[in-house]
Amino acid sequence: RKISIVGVPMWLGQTRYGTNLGPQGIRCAGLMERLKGVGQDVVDEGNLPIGITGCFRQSGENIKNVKTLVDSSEKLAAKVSNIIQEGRFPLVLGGDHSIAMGTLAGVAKHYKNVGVIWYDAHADMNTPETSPTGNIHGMPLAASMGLGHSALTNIGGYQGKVKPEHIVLIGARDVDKGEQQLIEEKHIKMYTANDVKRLGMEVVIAETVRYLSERCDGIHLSFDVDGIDPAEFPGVGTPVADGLSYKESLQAVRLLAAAENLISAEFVEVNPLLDKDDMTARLTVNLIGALFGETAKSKQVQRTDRK
Ligand code: DIR
Ligand code: MN
Ligand code: MN
Ligand code: MN
Repeated sequence: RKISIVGVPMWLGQTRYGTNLGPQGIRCAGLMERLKGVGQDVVDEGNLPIGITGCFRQSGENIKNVKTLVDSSEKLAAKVSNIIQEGRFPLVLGGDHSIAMGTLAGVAKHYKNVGVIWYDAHADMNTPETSPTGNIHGMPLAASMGLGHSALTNIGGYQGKVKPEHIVLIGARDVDKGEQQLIEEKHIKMYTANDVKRLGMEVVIAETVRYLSERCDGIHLSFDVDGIDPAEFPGVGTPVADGLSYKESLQAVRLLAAAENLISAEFVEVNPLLDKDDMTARLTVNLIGALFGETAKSKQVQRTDRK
């Protein structure tokens, strides 16, 4: 593939400083070398300039930092759209998960029916009406479906980037009441962390790819690393116990590497300030490496060795 990396040092979609350091943490764990090592044509386009105005400004509505988030999402949407236009594969490094609004706004300009794999402990389908926190990182999937605050749903200048029947949630285990209602109402396909334990990851990914391939013209992978158990991925701001294992997750991305209709990917919520010995950043690089062709033989797993 021809890959273009974009870092989005965003943290204002939630309240723990540090996800803004995610892109650099992932780069420093060796991302470029690894992708080049498996023969990818990869360009690092650097980080998007993110404004710092609007820190924790509440408008009276249950939603934080709207202006900063909208501004940066517009920039990201334009960037991602350009990358696709150039015939390249956007690999977006977060930042918190609010950046998915921008990524999807850029991707959906080029694909009429974008399929989305939402790998996450959470459903990220809140609106200001249902959100327990007002944090926008809990809203990007709703916003991308056209639900919630109009400033968010209009990112990219159009509404409805993703249809509910084109979404598959994998790893969910902390779903808020309003989100659960929406999932049931819209019949959104969901494999909870328990479903994955029961069915096995191989079956889950095979079913997911088949389901989306039948309905969509491309698949976007939105990978929130808190989908993985915090015992293995401690560097996240909203850890939820009983998560997917790193091993299962490596299996998932290896299987997705074979899906030829994968058109874009993002890895989000790595927070180096909460990490232990860069474990989360380094294992995230293993996941990205596997998504782009590293196999059990070629992989260079570095769990604890620190140079
Ligand atoms: C919670 C947490 N559902 C919220 N969301 C998170 O604030 O809406 N998403 N952590 O990744
Ligand atoms: Mn998320
Ligand atoms: Mn999450
Ligand atoms: Mn919650």
